[in-house]
Amino acid sequence: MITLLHLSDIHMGSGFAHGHLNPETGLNTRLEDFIAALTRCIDRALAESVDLVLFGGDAFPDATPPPLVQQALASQFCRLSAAGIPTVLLVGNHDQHAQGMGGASLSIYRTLGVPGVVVGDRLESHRLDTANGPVQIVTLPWLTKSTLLTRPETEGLSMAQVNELLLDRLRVALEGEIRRLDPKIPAILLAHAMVDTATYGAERFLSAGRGFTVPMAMLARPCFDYVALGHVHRHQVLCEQPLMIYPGSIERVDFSEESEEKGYLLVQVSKDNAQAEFCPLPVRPFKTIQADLTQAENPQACLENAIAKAEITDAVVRCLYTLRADQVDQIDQSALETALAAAHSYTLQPELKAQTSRSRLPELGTDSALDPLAALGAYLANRNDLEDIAEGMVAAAAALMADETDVELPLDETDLALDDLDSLALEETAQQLRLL
Ligand SMILES: [Mn+2]
Repeated sequence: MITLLHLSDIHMGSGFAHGHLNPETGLNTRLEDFIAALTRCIDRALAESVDLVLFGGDAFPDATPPPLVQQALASQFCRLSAAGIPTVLLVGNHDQHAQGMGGASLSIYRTLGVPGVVVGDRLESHRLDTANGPVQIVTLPWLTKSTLLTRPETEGLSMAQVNELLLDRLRVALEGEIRRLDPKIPAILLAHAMVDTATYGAERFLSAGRGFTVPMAMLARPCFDYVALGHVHRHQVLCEQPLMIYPGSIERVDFSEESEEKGYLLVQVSKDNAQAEFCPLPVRPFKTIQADLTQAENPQACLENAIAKAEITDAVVRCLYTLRADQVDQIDQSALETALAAAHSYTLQPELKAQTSRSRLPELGTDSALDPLAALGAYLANRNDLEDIAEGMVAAAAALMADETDVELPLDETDLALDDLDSLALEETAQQLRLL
């Protein structure tokens, strides 16, 4: 029987925004959290003297991590190498270069010839000799269209047709590996994939068009004694026969993982049998505080009360609150900061409630035909909040109507607004990419 430790989705180096600089070490505290989680995994592997460690992919947030982050990961995996424990490092979507250059961030281990370390950056079978006998590992890294198909093959095909074609290719390639397996030796499939029966977080929507979903039945083959998965951050058992499990990520990558337990798996595998134990890791708590202040008499007290009720000590906290425009002045930012001081880090995210259900002005009804300036006048007469600029707006509108070209637009503000939009869009894109 072989004992192995299966972990996945380390994402070392992500979520720095949720941490701060530790003045004693010079490191971001979230990097320290991720290092601590990985250290616990490796400590356990050494304490249990496991025969093998399987990593399911996504070592870093991208294929080009900074040296400091690379080193943090390498120094942990090197402990396994030094102890003579064989390790398979699978390549996930985050580890790949966008332009199909292979698993750059992990290939360095093969290049350096780190003893006992196998890099799984292609569909391939590996036979490893462990302290408790030989084991076969089939590595299935994250596959993209370009790995399996050429451009002319996909031309003119719909997304669904391309997916079908991809799955056909994968089926054939996997079959080839399966036929090469020695039926007398335990066999494990190590795959970084979106399996169709999994419960996803943001991964499902955000991966559209980038990778493809693999049917569970294609991987749950009886020739495998254990199917070790990576990619989905939420721990889950997908199949009992053969046992097929996502261990999930080892630390919370973002707020979508707020309520998920994090950990790794200790698995015992023999021919035709596997038993797994999920081992939770004591990771950094994330806490969302939500408050609707729009009906509150005293919005500040209401918000402080919501904060006081939440368990925020040492947690990464986000405080989402909704308020009316006229309540903004009643919020005391520094008092909120004091209330949140026990948190590891926090963000305050106010949202202004839009004026709801404005009734249609009778003056602007469909049966009256007002000229645009009169309509503007009627509109402004009903908007007390625009009183200060009403006169200017009417003058500007009149100038526009008269087709004067020298109407002065507040250009600074226009530019600012456009910049804001751009940075918002960029941030959103960056967040999507990070979640993939
Ligand atoms: Mn992934």
